[in-house]
Amino acid sequence: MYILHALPDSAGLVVHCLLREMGVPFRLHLIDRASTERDAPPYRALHPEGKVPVLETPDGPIFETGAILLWLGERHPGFCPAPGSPERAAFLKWFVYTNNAVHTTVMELFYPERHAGSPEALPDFLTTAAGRLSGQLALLEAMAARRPDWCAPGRPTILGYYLSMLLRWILSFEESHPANRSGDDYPALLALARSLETRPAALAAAEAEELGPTIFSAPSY
Ligand SMILES: N[C@@H](CCC(=O)N[C@@H](CS)C(=O)NCC(=O)O)C(=O)O
Repeated sequence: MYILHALPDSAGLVVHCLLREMGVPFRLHLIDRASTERDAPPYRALHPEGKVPVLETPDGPIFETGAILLWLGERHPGFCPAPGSPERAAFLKWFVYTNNAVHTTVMELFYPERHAGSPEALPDFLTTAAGRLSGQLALLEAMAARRPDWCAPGRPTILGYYLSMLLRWILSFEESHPANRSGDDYPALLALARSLETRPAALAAAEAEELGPTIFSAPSY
């Protein structure tokens, strides 16, 4: 039995969807954002920075979204190319790009005050990060348009769900935000997101986290 520790509507969502897709027994521990639970020693023993997601496994607790997903992907075949397979290299480079570059940029855009250095530096920081996001999305869109098996519409892969969750976050920026984007500008990513959000696993995850319908392609807050 796995235990997934997450905040509602956080990076735990991609792990949550995949656990349901994999059909493995797990318990979802949704943490109240306002609680101090993540600062307390029992949680810090799972994640030294008190962040989410954390997946408790028979091999011990794992933190970092990318590490959790790759570990699950190896443990439960069918959700990404297996190690040693010819497709593994291409999958891996786009997975790590998504995790390392794009996820990081989106987090900087969500919490610019943590990264800009000073309030005066905020506007320039946001403009630069939003520009970087545009370039990264263009690369991801071109990759998704080629529809590789490990990131094709209707296929519940770890990268497909990861990109769909990031699209959710990006589409949630308000119109006045420099990173506000329309899904229509990214037809391949949008098609991927639409194909996954109607799957029973995604619908069940959305219900458990109270996220509403069309969680990836048209998020409502
Ligand atoms: N690189 C980490 C990022 C973890 C992260 O920042 N998680 C956010 C939620 S999406 C969090 O825990 N925020 C609460 C906080 O920073 O206190 C990962 O991918 O797991």
